[in-house]
Amino acid sequence: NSSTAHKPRGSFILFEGGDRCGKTTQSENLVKHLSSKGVDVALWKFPDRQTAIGQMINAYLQGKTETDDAAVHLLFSANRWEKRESMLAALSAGQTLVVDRYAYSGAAFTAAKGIPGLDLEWCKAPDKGLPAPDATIYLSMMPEAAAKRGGYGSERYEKEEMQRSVAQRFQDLRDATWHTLDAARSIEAVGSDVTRIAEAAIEACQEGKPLEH
Ligand code: T5A
Ligand code: NA
Repeated sequence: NSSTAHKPRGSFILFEGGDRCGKTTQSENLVKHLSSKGVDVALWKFPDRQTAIGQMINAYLQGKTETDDAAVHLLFSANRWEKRESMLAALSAGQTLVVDRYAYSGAAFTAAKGIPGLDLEWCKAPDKGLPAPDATIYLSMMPEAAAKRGGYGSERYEKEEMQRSVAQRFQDLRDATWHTLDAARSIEAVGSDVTRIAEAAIEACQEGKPLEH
């Protein structure tokens, strides 16, 4: 390879799962691990509560505002679209992105509400065309067990019944990028599986795997 060879793109590694399954813990540990190995990596999180749209989502999740279910679904999607260009720029500059929730959460949580008209296909539609993950790490856990991790907080969807419905919707969303891990194990045991999946995804990108949309 000459010095003019194109730098391989970064990998898009996504964590999904129900509330309290350990996404934040695992995504932060993965970023630390990859950084220590010299990988150019950044941690992203959705919803991104910093943007104007994200602040509307935050108020809704905290129960400070009531928003129509379809409208709030579109806000969650818009919050991903508004980050699309910077996401593509980072990936093509060779940066690996570890992402804490994305479009699968968007579809699973709204569809879980069981509102007539807002079925899974309707819920998936607004995210069509967004960059797709290279690997989706689904942290699988019984909602009852997740609730015992310090209990759910006070945000809108942190209730066992809702979480059971979300888990079912996630099963309907599984695709070729999907890796299901038993998240009820120790942080270290889950972490070693996460590292293996992430390193394989990064290697595939270095070998020229194209980014899907
Ligand atoms: N949402 C999101 C939508 O409705 N539509 C969308 O489009 C999107 C993107 C906010 C909400 O928004 C919804 C989904 C959510 O309801 P959020 O801000 O990401 O989403 O909030 P949560 O994901 O719910 O964050 P949590 O903090 O609840 O869960 P995490 O990140 O999964 O869990 P984590 O790592 O913080 O761990 C929870 C606790 O368990 C411990 C940790 O130390 C921590 O105390 N823990 C473990 N304990 C024992 N063993 C292990 N293996 C452990 N791993 C972690
Ligand atoms: Na979290």
